Amino acid sequence: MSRLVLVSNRVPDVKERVQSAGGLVVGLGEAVRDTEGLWFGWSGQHRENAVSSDVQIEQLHRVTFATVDLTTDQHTRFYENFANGTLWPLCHYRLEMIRYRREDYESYREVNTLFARKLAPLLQEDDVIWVHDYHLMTLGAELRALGVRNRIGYFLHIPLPPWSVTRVLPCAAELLRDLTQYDLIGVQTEEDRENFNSCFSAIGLFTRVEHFPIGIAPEEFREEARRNVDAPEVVRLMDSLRGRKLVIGVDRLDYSKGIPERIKGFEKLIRRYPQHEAKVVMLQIAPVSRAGVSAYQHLRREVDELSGHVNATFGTFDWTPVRFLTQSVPRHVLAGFHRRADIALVTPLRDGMNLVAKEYVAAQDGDDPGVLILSSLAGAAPELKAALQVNPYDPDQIAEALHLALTMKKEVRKKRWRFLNVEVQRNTAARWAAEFLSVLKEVR
Ligand code: ADQ
Repeated sequence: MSRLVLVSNRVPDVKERVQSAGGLVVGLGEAVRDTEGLWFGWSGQHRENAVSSDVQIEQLHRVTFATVDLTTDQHTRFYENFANGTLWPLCHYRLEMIRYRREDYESYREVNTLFARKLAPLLQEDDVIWVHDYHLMTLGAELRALGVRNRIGYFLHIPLPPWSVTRVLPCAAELLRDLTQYDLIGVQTEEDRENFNSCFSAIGLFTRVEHFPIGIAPEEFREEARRNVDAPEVVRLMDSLRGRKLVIGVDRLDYSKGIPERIKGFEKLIRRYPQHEAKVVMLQIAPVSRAGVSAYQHLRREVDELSGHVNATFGTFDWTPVRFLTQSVPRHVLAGFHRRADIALVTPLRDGMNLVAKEYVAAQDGDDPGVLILSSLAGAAPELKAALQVNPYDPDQIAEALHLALTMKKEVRKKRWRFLNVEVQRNTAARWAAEFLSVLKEVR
């Protein structure tokens, strides 16, 4: 059986390798579970002369973890500036937020070259290579330039806009040309696939693009939620609510997640439907992410101000309408919170997939499930049609959906949840990985 080689910017750290972790790690972890694997990526460490540094190798069961360090300068230019300051806003249709500098793009290419040079000597003849995400668009082309003839697949976890938007990026055609060196490109949705094809046809090139919507490990998450429904933190949260309904939001603090619009929607709910005043609490958990990128610092201030404004306007001495947390919550506690929450507000302005929506569904008690309010612009929307779908830019729609969810009869909640749960159970992380790999092994 051929070995599977995974390449991603970040490799799971020692703790994540043994404990339950997020969707990508779970999905890829399952993909390498039954085969021998090599997982290659950035160590998370900085070193000044990284180009000459060695690859660090660690073995866990049948998986070898191979990592390299980056210099501080590469981290700034490649990771913060180009990957997260240029590609991320572009792919999330936020053109006004794009910061493009040729030096940053050059650093991006340099890091992809570095990855290729360090990875190539570790490869065996029949390895199947699977590269992940927007940090590594040019890695396949760099490996080919070094003579690597193995099958190489690529999965983009975030959306890709059509050519009319993508062409804004000065180096778009170069990146697309390099992407054609992959044997197969996987994306989350049919729309992303069409957009990729529109980009390739604009530059007169072609490569195979298919959509493979990513999932979670639903059984594991359900068990986690069941086990933790009375965990001490969950009990404390429930006690603090004093019988009020709970609306939960769980995201990385990212401008693609639509958190300000969501808080405005919650404010409109209270203004428009006074019957919910003091009867409902919104808990927004959003650990700070990419704090080195200025747009994220700005967002932090905006969410602080908005939640402060709602609390100052409507709060009473024993009711704080919005609780905004930037510290992260352990995964098992999050699972318990999800099970207890009456409503999940998952309203990204754009999202490749959004695994939080699927985790919320998996965590519910089927006899008394909560309601999922989902952005129609999340990659999960085509699968999760039974959610209450809203346009995330429109706080009025969010307010109406919240009112509908708060007043929804149990029978309707159960019926909607059953439809959602079928989708979440069917399309697991393991199936996602297996389907991608089976198509990759067939192409050429
Ligand atoms: P993300 O943008 O990180 O991922 P998402 O898919 O929602 O978004 O979350 C990934 C994981 O992180 C989930 O397992 C979630 O539980 C966890 N997580 C998120 N917020 C958390 C919090 N506040 N505390 C603790 N854990 C939290 C990218 C793309 C997505 C795509 C995934 C997978 O942006 O569109 O769905 O990759 O392909």
